[in-house]
Amino acid sequence: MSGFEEIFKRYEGNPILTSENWPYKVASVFNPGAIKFNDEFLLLVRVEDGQGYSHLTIAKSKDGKRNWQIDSKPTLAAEPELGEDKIGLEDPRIVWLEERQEYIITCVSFFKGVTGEPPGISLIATKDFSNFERLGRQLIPPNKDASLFPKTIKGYYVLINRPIVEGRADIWVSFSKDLNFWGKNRALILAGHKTWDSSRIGLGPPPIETPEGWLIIYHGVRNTASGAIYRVGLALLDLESLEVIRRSRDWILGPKENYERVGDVDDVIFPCGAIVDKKTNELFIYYGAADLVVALATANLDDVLTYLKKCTEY
Ligand code: BMA
Repeated sequence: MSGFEEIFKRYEGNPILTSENWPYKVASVFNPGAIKFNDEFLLLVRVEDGQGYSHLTIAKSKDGKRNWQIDSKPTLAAEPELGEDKIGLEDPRIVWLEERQEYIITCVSFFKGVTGEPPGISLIATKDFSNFERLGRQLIPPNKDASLFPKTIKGYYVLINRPIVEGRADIWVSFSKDLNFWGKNRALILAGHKTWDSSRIGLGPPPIETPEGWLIIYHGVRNTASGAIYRVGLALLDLESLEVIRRSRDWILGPKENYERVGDVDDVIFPCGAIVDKKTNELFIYYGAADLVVALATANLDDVLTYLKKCTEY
């Protein structure tokens, strides 16, 4: 199961984080959000405990690859008084929102008191990753795989999300003036037809602004006779209209290494965080591998855009 285009290179020290690195007892660590903070690479890692519930914990490193300093206790957990079920918080995405001068974390929380505790979206604001303001639930469940764009577009905050509509799991977008009331919801990127991404798709890391458009890294799922396979694809959106300009026909990263193929959930590559090193133009993608460990893949951002510009059919 190798990729067709070798634009992304797996870090040779993968996996970069496992449950064995954790300062307290945990079952698995995966699907981290990522951002540059105080000149360091900061990961907000989804951590699953022995009960099977998830919380989020910060890990920091100077080079984004080695010597991770991991917080000695959970950073963020579900808050039942906000209506979040104790099942946990999952799959964070982080943006620096210029207009508000703060970071906004989007994560999955579960609706307490609704039959089946469906997944939904919670927003959390912070300026320093020590003090957090809970902005509460957004949109109607079931919904997940959400992130804000890092800036307003035509005066609106823009939230990518993934509702389930008529059984379909496509990537949608919603608009707001206040990060609370959302409207003008519309489908943005549709799951493929009979393709590697035909069963479900969802946003990976937050959109990345480039001169060519918003770079979208997304996960696509195909259900097979031996289970689902989670792979990664790319798209480019117009900076203003958000129309899809380009989309990779083929997946660009799929489970290949042992730590991606075998874990708590086999054959899963699930990225939630990406960082562009402004000096080297290197794109770091942090992903959960097989719902068990955290791994890193890198590419030159120009190579990624050159590849996408060649993608004319999908
Ligand atoms: C998705 C999410 C992810 C998970 C993936 C594979 O639906 O729940 O958190 O990594 O499934 O199990």
